[in-house]
Amino acid sequence: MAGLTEFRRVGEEVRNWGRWGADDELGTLNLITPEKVAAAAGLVRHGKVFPLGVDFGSSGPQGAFQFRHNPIHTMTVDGGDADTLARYGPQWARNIVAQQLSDFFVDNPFRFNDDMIVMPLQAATQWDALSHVYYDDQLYNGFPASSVTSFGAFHCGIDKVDGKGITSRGVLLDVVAHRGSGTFLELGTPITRDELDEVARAQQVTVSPGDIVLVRTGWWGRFRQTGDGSEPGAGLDWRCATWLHERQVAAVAADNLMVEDPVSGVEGTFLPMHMLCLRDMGMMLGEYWDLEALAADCAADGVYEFQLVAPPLRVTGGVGSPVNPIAIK
Ligand code: UVW
Repeated sequence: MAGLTEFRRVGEEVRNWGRWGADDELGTLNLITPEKVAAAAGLVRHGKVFPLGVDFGSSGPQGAFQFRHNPIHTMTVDGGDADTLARYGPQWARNIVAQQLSDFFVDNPFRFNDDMIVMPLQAATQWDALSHVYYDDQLYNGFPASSVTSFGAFHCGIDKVDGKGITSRGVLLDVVAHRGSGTFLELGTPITRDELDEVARAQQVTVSPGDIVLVRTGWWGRFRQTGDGSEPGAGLDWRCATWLHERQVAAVAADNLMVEDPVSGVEGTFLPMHMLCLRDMGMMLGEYWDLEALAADCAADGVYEFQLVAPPLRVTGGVGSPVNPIAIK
């Protein structure tokens, strides 16, 4: 197992600070050029659409960890309220909301329903913004960690990347299918750099600059069967950050809870790949992406590249965002 000295050495090796200017907050999304976006659109041949977002509801994958919750969805206006208001009339409503709604509903055929959702931005299918993780009191590009305040992230928030879309060529690396021995990568079997090469070779797909790489571990398929969000399975070994850096990848996403392997390969720290990707490289991570239907189609036609469209919400100062990514072939 590596130590923190080796981790810091790798951090320096992959660090992109200053590469796109001292003020840059886009990180490796800079690698997605207009030519790349146009070429990705050219990958659409059949008009097949694969939504990669999971349900945002009470049966989601959160809850195993007490600091996050599944989305709480609640109705704030229900057209059925009109019957009550009509029965009792606006005078009954010493409640200001009911008084206002009676203007819409009483003596009027018009009805509407409204709702709201309360959720961690990390509850389900998500992008991690560059401000999500840091070490040594610095965010990507050297911005101070103190710039993330109770008002939100003043630097490297998810709102800063909105201009990029986010859209590019997507490449699926179906590691669990390649291993061929089960539907889910068991804990203790991390994905290595060499294995990523092997999978790409076997799938006859080349990862190129500006790509968004999607890694399938089978985690989401298993969660759909068991409903157990606490079993982390295996993910990318921390050194895969260097693999992504060498290939000039723009972003990486997976079908599991943290992209990287839950067993840290660096003694003395948790989630080393998060720190290298988000803080040193400026590379966003996507988590809980449902790659099941896409993977089945790729296996059927042997085509593992597609147009990927995955815009985050412009949550002002957000350190992450829900997303419903779409792969189009
Ligand atoms: C943390 O990094 C804490 O969480 P996630 O795996 O959701 O990015």
